[in-house]
Amino acid sequence: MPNESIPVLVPDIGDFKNVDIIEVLVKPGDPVVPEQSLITLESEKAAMEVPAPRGGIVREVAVKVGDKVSQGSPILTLEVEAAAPVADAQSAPRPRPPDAAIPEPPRPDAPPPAALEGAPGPVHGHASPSVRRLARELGVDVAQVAGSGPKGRVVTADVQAHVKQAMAGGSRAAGLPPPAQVDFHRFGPVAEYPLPRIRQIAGANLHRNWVNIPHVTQFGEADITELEAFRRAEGERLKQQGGRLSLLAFFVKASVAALQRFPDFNSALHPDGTRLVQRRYYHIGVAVDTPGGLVVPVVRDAERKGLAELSRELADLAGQARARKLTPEQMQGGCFTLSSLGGIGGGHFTPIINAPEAAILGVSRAQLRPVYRDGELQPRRLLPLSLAFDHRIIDGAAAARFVVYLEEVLADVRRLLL
Ligand code: CAO
Repeated sequence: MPNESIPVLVPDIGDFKNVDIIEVLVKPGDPVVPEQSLITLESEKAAMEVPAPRGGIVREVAVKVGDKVSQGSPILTLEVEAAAPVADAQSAPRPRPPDAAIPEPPRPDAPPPAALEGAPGPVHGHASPSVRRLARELGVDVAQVAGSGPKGRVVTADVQAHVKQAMAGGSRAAGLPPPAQVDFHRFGPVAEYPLPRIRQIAGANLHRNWVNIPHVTQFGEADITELEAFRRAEGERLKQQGGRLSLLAFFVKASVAALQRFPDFNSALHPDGTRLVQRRYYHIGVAVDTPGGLVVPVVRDAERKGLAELSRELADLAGQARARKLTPEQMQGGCFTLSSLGGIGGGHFTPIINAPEAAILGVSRAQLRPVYRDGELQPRRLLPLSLAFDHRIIDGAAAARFVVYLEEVLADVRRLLL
């Protein structure tokens, strides 16, 4: 069938003249279906869309965002089939175009051509109809979206960014009021920096875990006086051979022993909520502080490794993490995570569980303190422990037992041999 080109003009828009074009929704080469929105106009009072009178291919677009138009102004040229009847907006066939990425589907609630949305009242949410429709389809309340367009208008990119932020976990929890949007410039000078990618990803995971898991944190304190004496002595010996013995390696070993004794801590809640998946392997994640943000490499099969080997591997993993050399595989498969802030200081803290793990052990800086022992005050090195656990999997009593066991093992590392 032969094709012909027809001009598409601004239809009757009532008394409005010199109206701003705020969106051009098609470009040359785009296939369009009847009633598909071509441009959006915005007057002082309302926004409206101009739909395609017929289906076809857009050839030339005569307007751009910011142009002012009135009734009769040319918008674009449409190539249509010559014999095709003039489309009835409600009943014309609406073939799905071959390029699925382009046109939006015709909407059953489409206003008649040139109908003013919201007129004569104020513009709702200050967004064009197409943007409001997109927001509706995505379940976004357009009133909650910060607009970056002229006069604070919400544009498509704002809705997309809002959804992206929600997907990344940055949105508010259901039912809670939105976080306050503060214009910091009002109070003084500010600077803005992009958030490193690792921090963005870690932040989304932390938020998801914090919201989804009922956390409880059990605190404890291990007397590591003997452990430190042993580590210093053995560490010196290993140093002669180019090795080392880190405190962290002891924490990994003690954690494995506790997981073996209390297997629920090595479990994951099945997504259907009716079963526990108990791991029979012992891969321990270790939180590493890097300039780009927190990462958690995993030591595999920690139960099979000795303290010297673990010390070496932990140092390697931390080095790779800081050099951004870790592969995704090296950060997967963990059973339990250790978060050590001992090199920095500070007291007990409440770490966030790294799902789908059941618990995480926070270790803080050991301090020499006077302890009443054997009838007298003695200087002892006390290590703060903070065990955060998923209360759906673990009861408080079990967590207390786990921490007490850790305290016993760390107080006398010979127990690791039992
Ligand atoms: N008590 C007292 N001293 C401690 C200690 C503790 N609990 N832990 C470490 N130290 C000492 C170490 O023994 C070391 O001294 P020596 O060289 O004399 O042995 C010194 O502090 C430096 O420790 P470090 O922290 O640099 O090294 P590490 O092996 O103990 O830890 C790592 C490695 C990767 C865990 C650490 O560098 C790190 O990144 N920690 C931060 C983790 C984090 O950000 N957690 C928070 C996440 S939110 O839950």
